[in-house]
Amino acid sequence: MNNTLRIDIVCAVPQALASFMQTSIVGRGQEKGLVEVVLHNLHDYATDKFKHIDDTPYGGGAGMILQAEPIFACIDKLQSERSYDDVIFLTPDGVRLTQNVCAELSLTQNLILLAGHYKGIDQRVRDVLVTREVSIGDYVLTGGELPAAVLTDAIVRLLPGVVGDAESVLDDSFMHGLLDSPHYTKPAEFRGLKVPEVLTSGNHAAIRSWREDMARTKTMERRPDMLSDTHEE
Ligand code: 6GU
Repeated sequence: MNNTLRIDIVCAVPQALASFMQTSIVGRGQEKGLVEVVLHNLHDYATDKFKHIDDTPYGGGAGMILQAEPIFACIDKLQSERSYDDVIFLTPDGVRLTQNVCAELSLTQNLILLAGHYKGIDQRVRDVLVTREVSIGDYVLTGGELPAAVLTDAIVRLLPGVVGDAESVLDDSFMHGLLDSPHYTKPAEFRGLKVPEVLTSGNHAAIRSWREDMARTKTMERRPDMLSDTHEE
């Protein structure tokens, strides 16, 4: 069985993503054959000879809108070659990304990530092609390229074998519904700052309990919403 997750990223500025995809954890995943990231430039699918991929909005208003034609041409071609589990549009008005969604997406075979640029994209793309709309947080970026890189990283590091220490991935913040506890490494004292004694005690039960306390306290202070029953996950 072919176990390689394929991620096709469709955007206006793929050059912005090329080096990231070759290096980092994503690069390592590609070297190991666990993931294949393919970048697509919407300008290659422009229908006019000037390679325009955007135009002014109907009804007026500021900014340019990515046109439907190049996006349909690119995604139609991809979908004629293989079937995709999801066509994900990265947009600030999407559903906020969570670790659970990343875990879900890490179990798929083929994904298309569509990054908008400029003011937005023609709504017909969203109505017909897109199966999921994702935001990476409550702030606005100029394009979906960085969010597509963020989503790719968050998915790829969950693929078995990409990160050397599987336990480290499972122990991350959010995995247990709590933020991470503090970490220390050698030396035991640095500029008069000592590592908490419990961590050097060798008492594993005490260490576990200390980490739980710290994680709970930090979560209570910073993210009380994660502790409440009404939290969406
Ligand atoms: Cl997915 N796109 C853009 N342009 N800005 C964002 C975002 C996405 N998520 C948060 N801000």
